[in-house]
Amino acid sequence: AAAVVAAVLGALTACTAPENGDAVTGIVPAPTSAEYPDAAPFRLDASSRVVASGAGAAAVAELFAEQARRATGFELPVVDGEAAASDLSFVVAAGSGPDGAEEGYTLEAGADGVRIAADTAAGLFRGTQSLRQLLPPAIERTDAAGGEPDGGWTVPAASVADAPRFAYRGAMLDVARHFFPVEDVLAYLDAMALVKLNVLHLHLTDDQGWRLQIDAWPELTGIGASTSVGGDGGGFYTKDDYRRIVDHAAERFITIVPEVDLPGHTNAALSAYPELNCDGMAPEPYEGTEVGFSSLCAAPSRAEVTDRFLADVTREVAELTPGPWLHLGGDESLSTSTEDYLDLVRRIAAAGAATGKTVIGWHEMGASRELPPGTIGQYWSFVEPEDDAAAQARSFVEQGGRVIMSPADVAYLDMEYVDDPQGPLGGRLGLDWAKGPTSLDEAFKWDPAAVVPGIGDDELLGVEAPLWTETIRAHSELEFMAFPRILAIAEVAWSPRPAGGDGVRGDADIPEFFGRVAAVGQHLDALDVAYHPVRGVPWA
Ligand code: TNX
Repeated sequence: AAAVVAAVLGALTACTAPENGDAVTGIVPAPTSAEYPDAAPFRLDASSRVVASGAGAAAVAELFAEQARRATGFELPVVDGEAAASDLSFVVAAGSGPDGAEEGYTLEAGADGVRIAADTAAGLFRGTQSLRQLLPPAIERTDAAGGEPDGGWTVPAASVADAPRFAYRGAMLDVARHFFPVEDVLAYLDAMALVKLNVLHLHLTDDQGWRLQIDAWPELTGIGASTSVGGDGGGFYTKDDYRRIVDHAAERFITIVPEVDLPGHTNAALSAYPELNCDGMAPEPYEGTEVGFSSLCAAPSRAEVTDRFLADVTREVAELTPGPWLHLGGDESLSTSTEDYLDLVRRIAAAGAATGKTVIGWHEMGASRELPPGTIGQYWSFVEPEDDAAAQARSFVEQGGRVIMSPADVAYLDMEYVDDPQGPLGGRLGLDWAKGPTSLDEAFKWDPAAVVPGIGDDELLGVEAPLWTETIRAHSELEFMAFPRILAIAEVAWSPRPAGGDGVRGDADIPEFFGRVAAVGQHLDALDVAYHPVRGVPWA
């Protein structure tokens, strides 16, 4: 299989660079193997049906058909039985994906039909996202008024066998610095699904706002949710709002990871409850962008109230979380003494583990040697590790856990673009502290297993692209910062490392990748995603 992969990737990279307007067949993230034989395409027409078989296949088929019906105007019934040449066949059956890989699938397309097969419904869903990219971009339309695209609703003859490199392929949205309503989060989930990301980490609390209803501590979303950065107004999710997000994600086989950032980044909570403060005085709500000034209180006189707060919050958040993970922060607690930090982290992580969830923490939490076994670390230093970051990341592995890679100089979607453009609402967006602006090339040319010595594929849970929102106030601005760089991160997280060279993506891999980015760009156009048309990509 490795030889086939090498041959296919070799052939792909040998392609000449696509130019503006060239039709590119291709999928982001690049599949493990994909061949496009010179043969007749598949044609979706008014007689086409989606034939679904196996556990969970009908729901995946229905989600695909719903969108395809809107765009084509075809009836596209979801049925079971025998597939005809004009049908799509969606199969979930043990042993039908490549090597039984979790989330793997095979896709065959040609004049005699399209067949996607997978071991799991999740794998089948990932396969439908490849199919979506192989169809004309008009498949993203919300109504059929535009008629048939030139050439019809065709899928090129294709033979794809695919499975992800990493199990955890995430994006993070900071809804604390600025609040984003449910609809914005649902739209972000839809766009994530297109590139096979499977985790949305929601940064729900910070100094500037607490964004999730907690019944036992109602002022968290009273006083605590009234502000945001720059006086742009507050907001929070009720439990029903939050369930809508979780459900929409689950339909797309995306897991929501809630983050409550502790013990620093807690001014919103401290402003809502004086008793959480060592001096018993509630600070004012905060609308600036400094970090590292707030902390829960480690003093014995506050032990009862603080532990009750930790138990209530982790319990209520866990109850809303069908997924296995609870992110409890731990970053930048710069006003907490080392002794207090270690004491608080032990209590915070224990409260999280008591809910039955696996705790995730930013890499600083690795300073603690008393983490619950299996705690996951999220690395956010640079591709060249600074200070104690590498040792702190390895500490999670030493305590039985694994690591999520989010190097800030390549994976942070809130860093400025290199050409420093105006965002959709006119302002300059983003920060530059992580080694300056970040280009699409830089987001692509790194390998997660080459960042921290001793943390290779086996020690990695996966990769995540965080989007912090100090400078970002609107949904179009989120999209502008995330797209197209999130495509690079999705490729790093899903696709095999390049077979040639030292296994790290390099300049030679850029033209082929940019060609596929342009192809996905046409789908983003049809979806009205406000991406930044980065120079160098042969946009249509
Ligand atoms: C660092 S990354 C932070 C956040 C900021 C971000 C801005 C991390 C764990 N903490 O509090 O929003 O930089 O890029």
